[in-house]
Amino acid sequence: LAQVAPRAWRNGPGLWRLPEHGAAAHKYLRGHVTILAGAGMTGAARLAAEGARRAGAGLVTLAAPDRASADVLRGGAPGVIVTEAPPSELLEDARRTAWVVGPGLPAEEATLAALRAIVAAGRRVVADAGALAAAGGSPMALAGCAVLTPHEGEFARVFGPVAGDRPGAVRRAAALTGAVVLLKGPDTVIAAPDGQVAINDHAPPWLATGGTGDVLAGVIAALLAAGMPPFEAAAAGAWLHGEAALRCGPGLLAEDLAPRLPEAIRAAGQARQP
Ligand code: NPW
Ligand code: AMP
Ligand code: MG
Repeated sequence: LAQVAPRAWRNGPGLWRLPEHGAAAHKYLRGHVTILAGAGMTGAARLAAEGARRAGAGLVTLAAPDRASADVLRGGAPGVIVTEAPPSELLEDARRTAWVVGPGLPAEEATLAALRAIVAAGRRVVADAGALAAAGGSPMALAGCAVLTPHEGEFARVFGPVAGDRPGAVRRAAALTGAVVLLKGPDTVIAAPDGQVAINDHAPPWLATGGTGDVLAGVIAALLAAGMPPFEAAAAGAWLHGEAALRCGPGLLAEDLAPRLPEAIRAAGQARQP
């Protein structure tokens, strides 16, 4: 790592502490994640929801952007709340502290308007997929988000191509937007606006299959909802996601990941038995 960037940490459980919930926990204390996702691509929304639930969110709401998507989502997991209420209404509930915006959403002004409203309300947002695409070449449209989770194509569209020095490019993107930026890939780079960088190579190549990024966005949001700071939440999310994937083995499907997260959390070696 010394040769890729100075002060780049190798990601692992020594870098962060997962949230702990004692005997007095209740679902609102564990955190409520609201996911604005899946206009037509309802699979992306469901994958993000399962990532958030298995990473410990007390409640997960899927905010469907249209009636047809809501109808499909209501046929999914019974533990997920599905609503057609717009973000402006959902933001009236102050306990909706962490949001995911983007998986399966179109790159259009409505996506960006929703993102702006959620950020303006002071909530912690993981911006992924359609939210990044909606920003186009205007990185400041993403200012105020807690964590951005681009793959290399999404990163290039917002910040310009990554030319060789991935940690350097991600660090600059974080400093510019004030958000933690997580650039996905075999060596996922996580950078904070203050210059901290972690590199996650704890991830197998069989993660390169449709929908795994949607799960990651949900995992990070759950950790934010439980009160983890954004850099730690992004780093821990990447590690848990990779650990769950390693436990799946080759042939992994995106929907296999969330069920392995409880084992991955135990493997981090931080969970106390009640
Ligand atoms: P190339 O090949 O380099 O020229 P998009 P997306 C480029 C949803 N999903 N990894 C590459 O260009 C997501 O949530 C829904 C990937 C390519 O043309 C999104 O909302 C699912 N691409 C939406 O689909 C499950 C890379 O970028 C372009 C790259 C589209 O997501 C699947 C792709 O970017 C999926 O998650 C890299 N490392 N590097 C569902 N079940 O509903 C460069 N590229 O067009 O934003 O598409 O990532 O497929
Ligand atoms: P997305 O492109 O949004 O679906 O996200 C893909 C997920 O798979 C991210 O978590 C990537 O870091 C991960 N991933 C993609 N390719 C690889 C690879 N070759 N090795 C390890 N992880 C990968
Ligand atoms: Mg994606």
